[in-house]
Amino acid sequence: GPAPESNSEVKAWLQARSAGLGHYINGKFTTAEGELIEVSNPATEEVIGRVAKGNAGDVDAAVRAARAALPKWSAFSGHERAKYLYAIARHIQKRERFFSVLETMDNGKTIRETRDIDIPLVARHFYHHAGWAELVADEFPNHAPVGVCGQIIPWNFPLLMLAWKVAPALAAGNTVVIKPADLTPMTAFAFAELLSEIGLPPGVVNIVHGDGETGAAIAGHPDIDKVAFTGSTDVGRIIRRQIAGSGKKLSLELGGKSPFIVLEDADLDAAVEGVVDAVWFNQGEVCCAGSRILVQEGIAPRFFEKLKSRMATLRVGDPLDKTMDIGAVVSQKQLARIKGLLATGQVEGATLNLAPVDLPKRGAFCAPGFFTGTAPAHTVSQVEIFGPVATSLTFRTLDEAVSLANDTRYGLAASVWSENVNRAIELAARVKAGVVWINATNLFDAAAPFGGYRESGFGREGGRSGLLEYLTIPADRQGKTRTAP
Ligand code: TXE
Repeated sequence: GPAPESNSEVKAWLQARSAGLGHYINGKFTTAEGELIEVSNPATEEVIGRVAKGNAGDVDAAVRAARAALPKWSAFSGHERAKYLYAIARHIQKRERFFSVLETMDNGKTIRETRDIDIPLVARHFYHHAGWAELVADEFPNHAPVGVCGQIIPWNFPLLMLAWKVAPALAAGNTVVIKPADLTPMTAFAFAELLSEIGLPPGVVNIVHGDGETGAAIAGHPDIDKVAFTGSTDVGRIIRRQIAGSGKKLSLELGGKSPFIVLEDADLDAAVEGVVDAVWFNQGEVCCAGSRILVQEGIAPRFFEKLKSRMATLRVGDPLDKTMDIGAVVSQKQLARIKGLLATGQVEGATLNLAPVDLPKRGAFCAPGFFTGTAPAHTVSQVEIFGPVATSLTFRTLDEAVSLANDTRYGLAASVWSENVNRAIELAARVKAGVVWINATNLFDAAAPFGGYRESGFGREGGRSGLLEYLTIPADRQGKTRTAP
């Protein structure tokens, strides 16, 4: 795991940039001036930096740079583009410890997760899409890149969400203007430094920092051809309205309230470990968290007892300590939002079972937990909590499990736990979700498309379908077929 020297390297890196982080436009860093946004470590509440807030002028400069870089980048051979993507992947791997520590300090998530999950998946994503860059011209001979892509990402997996957006866009020959979340801009800034180190041509990737206003300026810019957004359902709706009729291509990856279905023939210990991954991983700040536990009635009391004992062993605290299971949530504001929903659940009559942990005195820490005694119509059964607390319901028959599972405005993910694989597969097919895991949860791979139904959004990220989101069939080629040589 990351050695303490990585921590001091990151502290020195932050110190050297404490005057403020600027944007990365046309291969150059702007000086951070004008309005700066403070960035803090939610586990210590220390300010770790300041970041520029992009205005319409910054966005316009970035879009112009991306437009200017497009002809050359899209005309590169697939192999030339692949070389850059491989170089990015290799450099991320070389600096894995640095990126893991920086991500942990910025977001509050544990070093175990950034080290074992976030940063390795970032490298994997660039490797995978380097492969696509090599193949795209042969695989999709009638397609062309969409053009200049405006990408807006959230704070829960800062660098991984950047990778999900940037890698396929570049592989397909597009150029990019991307905005990290203002709560977590650090690894994106370090990523820009890496791009400049490997010599990515200027303008291919532009990073503009800022908040929702900056995001709106990107989505609304007339010279953007495609908007890709991951974040809240409310903002997804705003963007959809904002660009309606503009002809821009759009993909949205929004919220979820994913069912975690435990049948009476499930291996209960495995299912309990599943909840640990589904609900308490990343402090529950996961769009596809299995945050609605549905348990078959006969085993429910035994399952909840087991879950309670396992929950009591979870360690919550300093995210840089590699023995910790759960770190800090991203901000005090997010913590307040979570606590508000927990209070609502109790007012509506549900029982909140919280882990008996001592939380650190400072920092945005939240004890893991789950509700029992919830009804389908309760607020906490319907609304995304985006914290380490699940809700639960019981069912008798499989039909009832299906109807509860689909009783949601979302449709991002689901998991089914059963030792009878036929039954599990049959049930999985009846659940309306972009991904259904069987006896597993929260598994991701760059080759597997990810995305939702209904209010979880549309469009896919990853694999072949994800790549197609960044390609288009030009008007003069529509209806014609050119086949690969
Ligand atoms: O999200 P926002 P917030 C959910 C989760 C969480 C809630 C609120 O339930 O509790 O959303 O989080 C940018 N035009 N998810 O308020 O605001 C913003 O700057 C363009 C689930 O932090 O959606 C940031 O870069 N962009 C989700 C990004 O949108 C705008 C992950 C996401 O922030 C904008 C995050 C606008 N008008 C939150 N307003 C998931 N699906 O993983 C804001 N932004």
